[in-house]
Amino acid sequence: MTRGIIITAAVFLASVASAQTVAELHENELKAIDSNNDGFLSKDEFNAFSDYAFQEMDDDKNGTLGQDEAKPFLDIKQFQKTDRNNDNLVSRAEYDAQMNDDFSAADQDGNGQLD
Ligand SMILES: [Ca+2]
Ligand SMILES: [Ca+2]
Ligand SMILES: [Ca+2]
Repeated sequence: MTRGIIITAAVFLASVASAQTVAELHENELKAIDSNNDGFLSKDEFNAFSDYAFQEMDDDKNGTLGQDEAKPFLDIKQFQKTDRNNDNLVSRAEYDAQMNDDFSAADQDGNGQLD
């Protein structure tokens, strides 16, 4: 994967974390995530993308993200928010929980799609 796509992931995650709508994402970012190209981001598409982003961030493939691994993508506040048990590691469960919350927050009408 190219660096560009990884950076796209970071920008996307940051955007969702601040509860913006997909409409505010750049067109290229949405295209990278909207795998069926219907202009909406379903939970499945979001999950597939967040899974991909986790793998890309987890440099040593140990299933958790240290601050050094997450640093290019999450700022310290986002990292601390995601690290729910404050052990300075973001586990896959913590990451998934945060992504889930972010999706729900962004899905303001609760239809399971971001549009
Ligand atoms: Ca879609
Ligand atoms: Ca790791
Ligand atoms: Ca943790």
